[in-house]
Amino acid sequence: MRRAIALARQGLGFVEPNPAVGAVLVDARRNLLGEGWHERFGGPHAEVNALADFKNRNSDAKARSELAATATLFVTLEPCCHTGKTPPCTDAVLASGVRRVVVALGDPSLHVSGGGIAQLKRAGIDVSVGLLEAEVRQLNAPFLKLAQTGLPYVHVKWAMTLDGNIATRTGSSQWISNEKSRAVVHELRGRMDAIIVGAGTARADDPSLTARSPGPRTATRVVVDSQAALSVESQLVKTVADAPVLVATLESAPEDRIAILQTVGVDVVRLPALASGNRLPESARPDLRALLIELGRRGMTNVLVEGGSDLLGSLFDLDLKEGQQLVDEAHIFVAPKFAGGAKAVSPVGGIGLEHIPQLSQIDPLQIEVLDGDVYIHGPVVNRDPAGL
Ligand code: AOF
Ligand code: ZN
Repeated sequence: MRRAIALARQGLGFVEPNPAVGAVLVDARRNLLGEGWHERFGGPHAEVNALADFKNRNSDAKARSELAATATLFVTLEPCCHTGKTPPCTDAVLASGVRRVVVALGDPSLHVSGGGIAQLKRAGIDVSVGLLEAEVRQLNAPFLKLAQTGLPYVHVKWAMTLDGNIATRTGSSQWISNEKSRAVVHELRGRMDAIIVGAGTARADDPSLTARSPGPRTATRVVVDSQAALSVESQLVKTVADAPVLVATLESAPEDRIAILQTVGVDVVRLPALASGNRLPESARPDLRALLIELGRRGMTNVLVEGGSDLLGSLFDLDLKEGQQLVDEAHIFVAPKFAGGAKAVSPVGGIGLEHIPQLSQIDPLQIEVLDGDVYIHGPVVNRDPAGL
């Protein structure tokens, strides 16, 4: 199963919104008979690729069926029992003559959810479920979140000084982190479906938010922009042919601004304002949950919120208020420098929390040193919203 997980990992970035899945076929002595993984969205599934590899290695049909009868198929996800872009894997498994299947994790998708395992068992296959399930859950956390909640898996990222500032008091921020840290960010961008920034950041930094080294995916650049004020002269708009730009604005945004953006090829989505009585200082802000629902509806699996401070503050505030987690993973780059200044900008604005027991945290924590910058990352776990 460890081998199957390692194979599955190679599909990350290429398969979404599908899960990353690996499969390994072994004989009774655990010798390898065939292996494969789901390599790209729309392509054959892991089991089908592993069985094809088995066939390639054993051209004689009779020898193959003898081997299959005592073989075990290890697969990281419950084999599907539906016809999607490809035929059901359960049929391929049954046709292969394999009699024993070990599954790490059930597929929660509506079109499977236990049906694949049930079908195999009905056909007399010995099926066991749960081996290394936690590892597979972690590997497929974005797929699972989207399948179970309709929301994309949300990464947050910022670079800050040792004294916790993302810009100096004059707003200067290029660059806090070093070249190596920034290369990691570009890698991250290359496996995202969306990169989200606030209108203030789009105006102040005029970023292009493209991945320097093209990765497996091209992220849509999303600007949360209540007045649809994004300039047509911005780098984002100028590069719209390289990667899509989506402006997430308010239903009340000026029609002429929306029309101008649409004319130059920007996609615009109108969102309700956060309900009044919310914890935010200003009420006229697009509802970020509504934005995430819309991105999930578009099949976006991983999104990266890059700031600024107001947007990240709204997101973390919502996390606590709703009790349901919106922030899933954090990527923080700490440069060994000091900016100082009461007016310097901290990474997460908003209202913030009152009591220490309420604080969300990264767990498990990963730390890497990148040419002197410290890269802190990992899943964000919410604490009890009720606090104390
Ligand atoms: C498997 N093995 O390797 C994967 C599975 O449109 P399709 O045909 O590609 O089907 C996609 C669905 O199949 C996806 O939503 C998930 O439920 C399942 N993925 N299943 O047996 C695989 N990738
Ligand atoms: Zn399948």
